[in-house]
Amino acid sequence: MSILENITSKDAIALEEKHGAHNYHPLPVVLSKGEGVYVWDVEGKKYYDFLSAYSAVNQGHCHPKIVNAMTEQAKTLSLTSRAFYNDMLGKYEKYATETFHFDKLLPMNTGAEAVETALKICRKWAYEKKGIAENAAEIVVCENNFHGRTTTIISFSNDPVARKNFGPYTDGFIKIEYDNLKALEDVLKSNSNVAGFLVEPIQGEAGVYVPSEGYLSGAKALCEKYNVLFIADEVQTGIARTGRLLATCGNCSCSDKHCSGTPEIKPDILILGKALSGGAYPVSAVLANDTIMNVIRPGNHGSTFGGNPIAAAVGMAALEVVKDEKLAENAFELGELFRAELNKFIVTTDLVNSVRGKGLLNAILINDSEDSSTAWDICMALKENGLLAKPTHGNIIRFAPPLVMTKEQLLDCVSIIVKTLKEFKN
Ligand code: IF1
Repeated sequence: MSILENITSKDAIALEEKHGAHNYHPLPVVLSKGEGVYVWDVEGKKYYDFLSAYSAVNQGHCHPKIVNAMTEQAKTLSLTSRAFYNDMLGKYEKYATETFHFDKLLPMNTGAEAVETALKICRKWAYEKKGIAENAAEIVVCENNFHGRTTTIISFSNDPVARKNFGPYTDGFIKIEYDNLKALEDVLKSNSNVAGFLVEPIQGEAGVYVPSEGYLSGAKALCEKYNVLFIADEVQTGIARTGRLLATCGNCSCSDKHCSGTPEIKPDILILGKALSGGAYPVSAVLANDTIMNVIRPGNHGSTFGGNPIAAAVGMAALEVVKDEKLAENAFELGELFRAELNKFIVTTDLVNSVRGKGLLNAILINDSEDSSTAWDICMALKENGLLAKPTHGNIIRFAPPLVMTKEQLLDCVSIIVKTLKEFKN
């Protein structure tokens, strides 16, 4: 079979089943084209994409500006390694650090790599700046976190499926309850070896848990009080997804006319990924000010592709699209509309308990047990009706469309979701 030959969904699935590791259980749909808020399967059926590749495609599938930046750079200079300079990285670092208001950026590729990088910077800062005894640093994390799949990251996961039989595990992490400031203060005041607090501003994988008002600012204040680094993992919540440029940003939609984009709860270390490239290319980043980032010296850290010219070109284009098309404002307004419209339906049904989220990162809680197949079955019915979404944990369905969606398209999606739920028979 030529790789360019057309293939049926059935054959495509069979090929993956036979030749691919079974590390996912995808919805049985085989996509072959994406444009804006739409994707098409190999048989030509059109869908609204309500997952956005887990919030990586915030700018919409195959955004012309991002694709053009990628292809032009790919035709010019794709990779130099960091053994030499290239003419794109410095421009991107300047653009991104000015966008997010930090002194420096360390470029990586995947979100997990950026999280690992942040953990290393935090530990090195602890030994060289805070004066914690070497190898004694502890980093506080939250129950039900999701920060990636490396051995160190799953060492502090409490998801048995992600963690079991991958030991021995990395030491140096303390787990506390999410959205519990007392639990955080209890640890910080009793343990002088704490170097950092790693937190998702909204817990995505856990089921789009939005913490209480004041949790993030309270956590940041506690970190300041106890000289602990506040590390925000905005891989999923960042890049306008939650209706602001960053979920740790101020309470407006952060366009130039509203505010400078200075985060209301400024992290000491900011982790970005996914939509930092608009889903076109693996681009992630760690941002921090000099007092923290300058603990990293030549030879301490790096990667073959980190900071490559294509990533730099794509990263700049992806951020420009967010600003030019006011995606944070759009996500803010459409998110309010989405939750309001769904709540009108939820009061009329026993099938759905609630809808929650911020901006266009939302989820519905299905009124069934975590181990039921109801959420999956609903997603299968949504697929038949032309909308793609997938459950997170058990009985929660995440809804995260591209932020370029129009109001008309969103209302069309609401009607598909409501129609599907109304017709759904357990
Ligand atoms: C999978 C979840 C979402 C992330 C946060 C770091 C990373 C992620 C907050 C790592 C990645 C992805 C990974 C993907 C599914 C998806 C996911 F369901 F796993 F948890 F989005 F919610 N921090 N999330 O959400 O970034 O290394 O993947 O680039 O592994 O199944 P990555």
